[in-house]
Amino acid sequence: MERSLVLIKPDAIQRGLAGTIISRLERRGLRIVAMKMLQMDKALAQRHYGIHKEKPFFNDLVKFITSSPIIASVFEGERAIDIIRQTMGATDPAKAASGSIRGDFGLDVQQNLVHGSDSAENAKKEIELFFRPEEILSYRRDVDRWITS
Ligand code: IDP
Ligand code: MG
Repeated sequence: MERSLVLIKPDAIQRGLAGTIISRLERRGLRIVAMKMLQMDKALAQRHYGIHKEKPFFNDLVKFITSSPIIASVFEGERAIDIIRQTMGATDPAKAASGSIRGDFGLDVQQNLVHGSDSAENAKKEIELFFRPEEILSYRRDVDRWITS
C-alpha cells in the first residue's frame, strides 16, 4: 500500500472542480484516508515547494497556492503514487493527455488544479507537513472499514 499527498489547488476550488477531482481518484479505486480544507500560509507553501526554490516561477507559485483555500488529502492504494500522477496528467495541461484531470480541465501550467506526490519519500515528507498521525485513517481490507491508526 502506498500513500500520496493530494492537494486540490485554489483554482480547482474556485472553479468548483473539487468534487470532480476527488471522484476521479476514488473511481480508480484509491481510498481517502485524510482530508481537510485550509488556506496555506507562506511558510507552509515554501516548505512544500522547497525543491523548486531556485526556479523562476517559485515566488508566483507560492503566491498562487496561498491565494485562497485548498483541500489537502491523503489517498491510499496499491501503487497510489504513480496512479495519481497518471490520473493528474502532465504538469503542463497543454501536454497532459486528454482523459487526465489536467488534460481535461487545465489551461495554465501554474494553475493546474491538483498536486500529487512524485515519490514515496516525498509523499512521506509532504503528508507530515499537512497532517498529524492521528488525522490519518487506515483502510482495513480484512474488516472493510476505515480505522484510526
Ligand atoms: P507537478 O505538480 O506536476 O509535480 P512540478 O514540476 O513539481 O510539477 O511543479 C510544481 C508546480 O509548480 C506545478 O504543479 C505548477 O503549479 C508550478 N509550475 C511548474 N512549472 C511551472 C512553470 O514553468 N511556470 C509556472 N508554474 C510552474
Ligand atoms: Mg512536483
